[in-house]
Amino acid sequence: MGVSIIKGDITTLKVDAIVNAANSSLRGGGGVDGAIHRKAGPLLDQECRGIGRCPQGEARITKGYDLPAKYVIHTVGPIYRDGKRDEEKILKSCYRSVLKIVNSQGFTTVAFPLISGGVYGYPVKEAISVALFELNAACKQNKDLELTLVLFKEEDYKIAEALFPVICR
Ligand code: AR6
Repeated sequence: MGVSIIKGDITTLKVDAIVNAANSSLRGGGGVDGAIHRKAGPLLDQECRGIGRCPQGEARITKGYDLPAKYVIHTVGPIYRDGKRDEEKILKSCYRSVLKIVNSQGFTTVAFPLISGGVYGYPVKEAISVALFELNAACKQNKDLELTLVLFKEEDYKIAEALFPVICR
């Protein structure tokens, strides 16, 4: 129970849901979004088309199709500019919107990528701090949750490893 961090590829995880760092069109892109769409297969894109757009800070759920995960929860992170355009507020809102869906669906095992920590340019250390803080807070509220932050890059994992004991107590 609680929060854990791992280094790896989120598309390999057999959990109730994986989170996708999507764009607001929900039509697939690069990074983790591209990897999730490729592995899930074309039915994911079809379901996403039916949903339409998702504003920044919000989240939408779809099935996982050919992924080992049962569901995908898509959220749209902020594009980082200068830190003065509500980036942190929007990033926190992404985690909270996803966790609202997680709790309403009764999911327990959920894996998160580092939302906005790639193409969207959020400073990695700050993005990891927000992620760990929000995941830890959710686990304190609901003791059944097993939330994993998945870091794809070795250097990002090392930063998360250093922050973990400070934030997740
Ligand atoms: N498993 C886990 N993490 C991954 C994987 C993977 N297979 N692949 C990449 N990452 P990004 P964003 C990490 O760019 O910054 C897309 O085009 C990556 O190292 O995927 O929120 C969307 O369509 C980084 O730490 O998402 C949007 O247009 C983290 O995932 C835009 O990118 C997030 O990087 C969203 O940008």
